[in-house]
Amino acid sequence: MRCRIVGAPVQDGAGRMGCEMGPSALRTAGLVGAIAELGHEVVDMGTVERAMVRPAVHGNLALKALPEIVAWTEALTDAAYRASADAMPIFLGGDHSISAGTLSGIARRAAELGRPLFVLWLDAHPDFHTLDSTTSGNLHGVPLAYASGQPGFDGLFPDLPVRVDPRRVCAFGLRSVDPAERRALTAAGVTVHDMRVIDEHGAAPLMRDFIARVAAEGGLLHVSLDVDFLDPAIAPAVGTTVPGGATFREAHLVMEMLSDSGLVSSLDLVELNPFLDERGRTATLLVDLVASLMGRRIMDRPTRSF
Ligand code: DIR
Ligand code: MN
Ligand code: MN
Ligand code: MN
Repeated sequence: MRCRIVGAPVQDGAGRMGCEMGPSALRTAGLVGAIAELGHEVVDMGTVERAMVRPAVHGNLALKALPEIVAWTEALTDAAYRASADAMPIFLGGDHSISAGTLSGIARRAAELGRPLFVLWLDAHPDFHTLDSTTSGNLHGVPLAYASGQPGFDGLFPDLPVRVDPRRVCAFGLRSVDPAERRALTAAGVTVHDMRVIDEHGAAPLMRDFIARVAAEGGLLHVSLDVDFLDPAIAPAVGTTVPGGATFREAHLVMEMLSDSGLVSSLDLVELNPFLDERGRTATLLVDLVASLMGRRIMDRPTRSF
């Protein structure tokens, strides 16, 4: 596999500063070496530069840093489209607002390839607010709604070249969903495997079904991994910890099953705030999860097992 690392040091979409240091921390934790060690070709493309900031106003006065996030989305859409030409891009956030751009660029790429795009959203939150419904005003809460063509972004965020079909999105690990998001997720037809569902069924059968669906349709699969998908006990370096997240083994199992599937074509690593970390342990965990996704195994396995 050929991988391209793309730094997206965005922090204006989160409620507090620090995600800007995410790409540095992931590089320091050895991301490039861990992937190369598994036999892949890795090219570090460096850092995306924000597009020019232009004034943007909206009636929701809670919105924070709208012009900045719009400018980042513009630049990241383009960067994601280009980085996905002949390789698997890995986007280093940056807060989750980067996915407004990465998803939109990847969706354009998938459409050009004539492949349906599926999205696995690993997160405590669905990030399915519109500019109108967000009450925190933090724009890391809107990227999935924007990229899947929910209303109210027109004329402010870049026009979507191609939208992500929300019926091909699986939100996995949710445990903090605002009322407006709950309604919109259901109406849009997003598959939601919240923590209750994961507790009841187990992560493996749910992942197996989703992977089978992607495979049956010949899809590409974009994985968006928010640090707060993980339980705060193992991943403290995130501004929006929510108790009751994925365990160490659940997270690795998800990555291992995705790896077996051979379907993952792009990845976001988002919301890492190294300022909140304990000696880089969360960055190190993320690097190990990426290694599982890229083929690291405890033992050789005779056959694909998903
Ligand atoms: C909350 C928290 N739903 C908000 N969102 C996120 O601010 O809109 N936290 N994404 O990580
Ligand atoms: Mn998120
Ligand atoms: Mn989150
Ligand atoms: Mn509006």
